[in-house]
Amino acid sequence: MNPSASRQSITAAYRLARAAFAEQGVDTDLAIKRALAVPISLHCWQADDVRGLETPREGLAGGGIMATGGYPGRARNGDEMRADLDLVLKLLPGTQRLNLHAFYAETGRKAVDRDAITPAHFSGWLDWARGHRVGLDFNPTYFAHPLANAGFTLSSPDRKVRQFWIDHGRACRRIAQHFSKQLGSPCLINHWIPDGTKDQPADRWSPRARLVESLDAILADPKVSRRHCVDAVEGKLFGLGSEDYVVGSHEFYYAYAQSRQVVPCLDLGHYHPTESVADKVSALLQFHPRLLLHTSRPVRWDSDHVVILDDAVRALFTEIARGGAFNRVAVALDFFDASINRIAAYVIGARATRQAILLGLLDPSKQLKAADAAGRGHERLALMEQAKAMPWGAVWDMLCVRAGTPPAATWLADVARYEEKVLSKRR
Ligand code: RNT
Ligand code: ZN
Repeated sequence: MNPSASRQSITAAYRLARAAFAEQGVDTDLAIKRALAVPISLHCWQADDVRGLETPREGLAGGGIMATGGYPGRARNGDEMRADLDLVLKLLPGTQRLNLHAFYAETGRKAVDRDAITPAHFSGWLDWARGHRVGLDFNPTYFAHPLANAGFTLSSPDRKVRQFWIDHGRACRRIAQHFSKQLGSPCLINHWIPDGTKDQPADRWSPRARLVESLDAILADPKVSRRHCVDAVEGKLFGLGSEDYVVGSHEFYYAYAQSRQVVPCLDLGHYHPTESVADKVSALLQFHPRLLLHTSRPVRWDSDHVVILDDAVRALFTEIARGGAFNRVAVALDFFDASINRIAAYVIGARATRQAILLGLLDPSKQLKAADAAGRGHERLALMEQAKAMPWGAVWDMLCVRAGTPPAATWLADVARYEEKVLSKRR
């Protein structure tokens, strides 16, 4: 199909779709506008399989997460990562941010340990963000380090180890504040630690008590303003090597966040398979002003498959749309797959996330709620089923066209070209 013909058919299909949605009381033009405006924070770590830019060290524990696969083309340095992300941005409709991890510091020839990193080590990233007009988010890297090998960081029984990680957390908050000031957009900094044990510990209490103390020490920094640096804490049910006990469990962090006025982070891959993250949104937002959401996909014991438009992702954003809560959630991607083209992984996951946002905004909520309120449950259920059959793909294609990005799967051609020209040369 030539581009103008496809443009014509997209316009024609969109007209029909717009009319069909209008009959349900849904304004597709407004939904497109709103779906494009929701920022999605792209995780930098899909580009290099979560390796980071520090000098490689042997024998490090992975911190309970692991990228598997050997597809060629992994980015090997900051410049390659940024080149890859240039293309990713071109293929994504809507507002994007970039989410960095601390071990993507660029320290030149000099090795700088994590407790000593400063904003200067992120100037390459900052320039990139400025050039693309995207905001930056940040994460301390409390894993893949000799002092994380014993399985405990902020909750370690060793005072020196704990202090090292506290200093790292503090250094990271200063960097986050710098990003915010430079870019004029608050930086969300997410604290996730791998701490836990493979098997049942005799003492589940002390590490949690220490974690409270360490986090408090990180947050108590008079030089960092919460207006610039917005802290989030991410819990988990279990990880690789922390199957029995995770110090930073969900309950721990919901309560910690509530009492310290920081943001709870919910990762779609971090719950029991039958638990609905969508259902948690209206519960937590009764008490917390904001939530951070990591879109991801659990498969068996892995929590980090590439996001697809599955029921969990759809339900999550439909729930947010029904509650009118898009201004109270921050959306970030969190997955890593080394077995497929990594640019495509980004595009698939980010597009699926934005599709779910669009679908949420196309939900005929008014009709559904009215049927519910009138006690006509059968009608509500029938309308929910009907909503699945609506021609939303035509609305999505129009969203892509309006954003100046390739519609449907036409972006695959761009990825193939880049693979041939750039990725295949990385050995
Ligand atoms: C791990 C958490 C965390 C990490 C990133 C790399 O289970 O989900 O968000 O994936 O920090
Ligand atoms: Zn996560």
